[in-house]
Amino acid sequence: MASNKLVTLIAAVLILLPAIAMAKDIVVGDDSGWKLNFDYQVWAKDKVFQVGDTLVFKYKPPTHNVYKVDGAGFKDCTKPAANEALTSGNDKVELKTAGKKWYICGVSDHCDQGMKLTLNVTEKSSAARGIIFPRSQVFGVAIFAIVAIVM
Ligand SMILES: [Cu+2]
Repeated sequence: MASNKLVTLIAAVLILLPAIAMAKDIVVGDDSGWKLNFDYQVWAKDKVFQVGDTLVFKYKPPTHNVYKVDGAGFKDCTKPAANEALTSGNDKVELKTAGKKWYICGVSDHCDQGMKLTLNVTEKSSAARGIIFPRSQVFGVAIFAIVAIVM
C-alpha cells in the first residue's frame, strides 16, 4: 500500500512540475527596470508573454508608478484614479488572461515621454507544452498511473 501511494505521488509530481516551472517572472526592462528614456516597445517586441507569467515593475518610489490602462488610455496617456496605481517599486502583475495589455507610468508626464508598455499575452500554447511535457513523459505518467491502480 505504501508503494502504491508513492507511485501516485510521483505521478502527481511529474504532472504538476512542468506547469509550475512554466510560469515565469518577467522583470520589465530587465536590468534597466521601469524608468524614463527606455523603449519598452522594443524591449517587449521579441518576448513571449503567456498566461500565468508575472510582470515585475522595478523602480524607486515615488519616482514612478504603474497603471494598468486600456488601449485608449495607453494612446492618450489617460491616468486612471490615483488609488488604482501600483506604487511599491516592486509591483507584480500576474497575466491572468490572454490578449493585449497596456501599462503606463502616471507620474508627471512620464507616459507622454514614452514610459509606457504594451504587450500581447498568449495562452500557454500546445507547442510550448510539447517541449516541456513531451509525449514520452505523458506515456510514463500513464504507465505509473496504471501500475498504481493495479498495485
Ligand atoms: Cu515614471
